[in-house]
Amino acid sequence: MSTLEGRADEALRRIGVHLDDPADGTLVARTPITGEEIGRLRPSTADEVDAALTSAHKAFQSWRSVPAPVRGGVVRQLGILLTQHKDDLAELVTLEAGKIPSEALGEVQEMIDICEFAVGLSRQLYGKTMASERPGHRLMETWHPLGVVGVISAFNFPVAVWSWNTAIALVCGDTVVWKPSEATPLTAIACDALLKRACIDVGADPEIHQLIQGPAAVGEQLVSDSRVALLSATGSVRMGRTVAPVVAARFGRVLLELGGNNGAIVAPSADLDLAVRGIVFSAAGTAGQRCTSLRRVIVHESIADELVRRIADAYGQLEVGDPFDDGVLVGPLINEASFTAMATAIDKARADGGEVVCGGDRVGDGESYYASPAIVRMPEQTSVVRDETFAPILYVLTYSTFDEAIELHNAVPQGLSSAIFTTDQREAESFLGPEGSDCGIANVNIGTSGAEIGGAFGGEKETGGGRESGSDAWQTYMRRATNTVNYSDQLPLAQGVDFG
Ligand code: UN1
Repeated sequence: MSTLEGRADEALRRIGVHLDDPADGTLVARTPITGEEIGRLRPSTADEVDAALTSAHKAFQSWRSVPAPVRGGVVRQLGILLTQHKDDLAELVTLEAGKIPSEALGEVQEMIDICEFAVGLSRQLYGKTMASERPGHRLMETWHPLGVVGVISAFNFPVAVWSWNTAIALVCGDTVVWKPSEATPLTAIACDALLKRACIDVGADPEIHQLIQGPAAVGEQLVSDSRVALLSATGSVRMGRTVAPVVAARFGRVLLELGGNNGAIVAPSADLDLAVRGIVFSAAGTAGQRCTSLRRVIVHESIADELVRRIADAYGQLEVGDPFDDGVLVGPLINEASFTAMATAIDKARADGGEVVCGGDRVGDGESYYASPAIVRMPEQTSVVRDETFAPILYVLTYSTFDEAIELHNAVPQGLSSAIFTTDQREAESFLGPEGSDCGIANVNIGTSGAEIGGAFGGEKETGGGRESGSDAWQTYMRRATNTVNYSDQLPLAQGVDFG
């Protein structure tokens, strides 16, 4: 067993998972750190996926009637177990997704945070009461559990996105069937084991959560099954285009978190020290593999040269390499296809007149794919800039008027996250106003990535329109009933209708 495989095995064992070596283990867990195999699983068969859906659907029949604050008890216990195993889970996230330990720990913290949020929420699933127009009548709304929630998650946030959906779904009285990315099967097994343990610890039915693993066909079965009331899918726009019509055809509900092509405007009044730090973390952090990663800087022409020089200087200090090594801030890309996409995008940008200021080179060789983060100055926002390339490429465009900056900013098909660096209050407020950023997340003087769980997370346009995590995102996981109660002995009709 190699060192990294051994590390994965030890982290899993501490969590209570003992992987056997199945003869038909065609689902191979690889670490992007070296490209080597660190585990092997048997993908779920169609019958197993069906059985998981049957179990989740059956568990829902009683879970929906468990009082919400009691449901919160499972999530509270999950939060406790996640805290106890924070290092173990972070180790698996680094091994499977290649994140540096600090970011991997941050991702697990995000899970703990959403558990806390969801436990509080379990006593706050509020419905409104409205003034009825009829005497002796009460008008109100009640929120009820929805059913089975199917969760499809991506490699880049292999545990946090699952927890956002699962913690909220469970307190809302739903049950969950989870299909994680094929690239991160071990972290998925670990999360499932911890949740099952949390259920047993508090005497809840462990069947409220089901894990199914394998290639796209496994996800397709989940998407098309009419027992899945809400399908929450995180991934590419291409995946969303496939999934959404299938769910719509059966009148299911979708929550889509698709691509981002996040931009930051840097105005002449910006605090450049702060802007550079915000930009570097958002653009190069996580090797540019967040949906919230910064991909476009739109900088005022008067400060463009200085800003680019300072970002390039900062990039020069970034150590790229094995995320377990001290001082490394940029880990590997997930696989070869990811590096190829980066190289192809940079070639296209060059052909469009772009100037590569730094980066874009492969670092090291062998079966792993590390790249130095790239800065590319573009004469205009050509098609390659309007596409999301899931790699650390930062395109820099310049503007002369504020309106032009907003126009460039919004002229991409995606609408997830955005930022402005300015100390001019008028600009900041305009950016946040109805004619400003068209994204689901709009920030002032911080980068585009690293959102807290308390706010609703998601975006507009091709990003898919879904909202998960904090605020009132829970409403997507429940169904609303409007109730009119007549406590009088009369039957007045609404709108003054007289019916004899
Ligand atoms: C994602 O990349 O899929 O805002 C989610 C952030 C993180 C979540 C990113 N809290 O960057």
